[in-house]
Amino acid sequence: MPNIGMDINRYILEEERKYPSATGSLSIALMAIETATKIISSHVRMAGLAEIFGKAMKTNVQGEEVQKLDEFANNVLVRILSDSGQFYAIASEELDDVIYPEKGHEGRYVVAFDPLDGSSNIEVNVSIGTIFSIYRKNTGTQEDFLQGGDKQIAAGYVVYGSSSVFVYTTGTGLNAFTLDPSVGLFLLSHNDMRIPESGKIYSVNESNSKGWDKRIRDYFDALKDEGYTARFSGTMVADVHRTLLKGGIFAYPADTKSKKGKLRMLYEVLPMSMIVEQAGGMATEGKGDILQAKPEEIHSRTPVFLGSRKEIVQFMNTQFKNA
Ligand code: AFP
Repeated sequence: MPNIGMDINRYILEEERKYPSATGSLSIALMAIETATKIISSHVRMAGLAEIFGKAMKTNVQGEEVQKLDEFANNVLVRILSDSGQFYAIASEELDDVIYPEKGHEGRYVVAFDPLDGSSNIEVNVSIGTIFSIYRKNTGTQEDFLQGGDKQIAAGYVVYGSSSVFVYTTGTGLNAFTLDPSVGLFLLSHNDMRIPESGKIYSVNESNSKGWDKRIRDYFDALKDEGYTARFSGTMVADVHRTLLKGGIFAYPADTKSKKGKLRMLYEVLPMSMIVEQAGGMATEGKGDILQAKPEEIHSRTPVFLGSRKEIVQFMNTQFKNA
């Protein structure tokens, strides 16, 4: 069992060594993501200042135009992941089209990310995050991003909260690494994370409840009767991170305004669902395992309900009742 406190790079390399046929490409890919998120993390810590000085002066101390943090995060990820040479194609929630990096011709993987999830929380100092998902390059076309959640080679997120935590899986369990900012290293802090079988928190934007299907409204009303409490930050990364640690349910249902829900399948829902399932939890769009579903196009949306086994099984049972 790896030691708590192990540096993420050593952890990635030790995992690679378990597979004698591994080429090292996935390790380099993961390390590139880790580097990019460390740079984003350090800028997130400066965001309050950049906001104040940026507004006052419009330029930073180097005389450059102050970039919005979400644009900055996107640019850092695109640049570093393109330069890594491991990715044949890159899709970002911030970009309309897929990018095919010049250095990625030999790349064995494609990567999709949400560079800064919860961007409306930046100016109010609430946790934000980055989400990523890696698939094998297959056809060399956009179809590679539409293979379906169960074809993900790796998925992870970084939450920029009271500390920055890098959580990822390659399909053999889930581990979390907390950034020690004094040395700039992500260190193993949660080995083989397991979501509690059940929790007492539900996380959903209840202001949309008038537009939900009645069965969904009834389900959340029943949780209240059972003594559950509510938490919803507006940053999926933070809400799912808490759900992993404390148990319960996170949901973004469809409503009469957003018929397919709000969250993006490729950049948010499928990676977070793989992560939760790797920790022993469950994820569904209402009927079955969401990892069996495929996005129709790179920016497709889907409803999602994920979390502890007990809550998700209970939820699915109530949806089928009298359906
Ligand atoms: P932003 O990144 O545009 O702030 O959206 C965040 C998000 O995609 C997800 O992280 C939240 O769970 C969800 O939207 C919150 O959306 P509402 O506040 O509209 O319910």
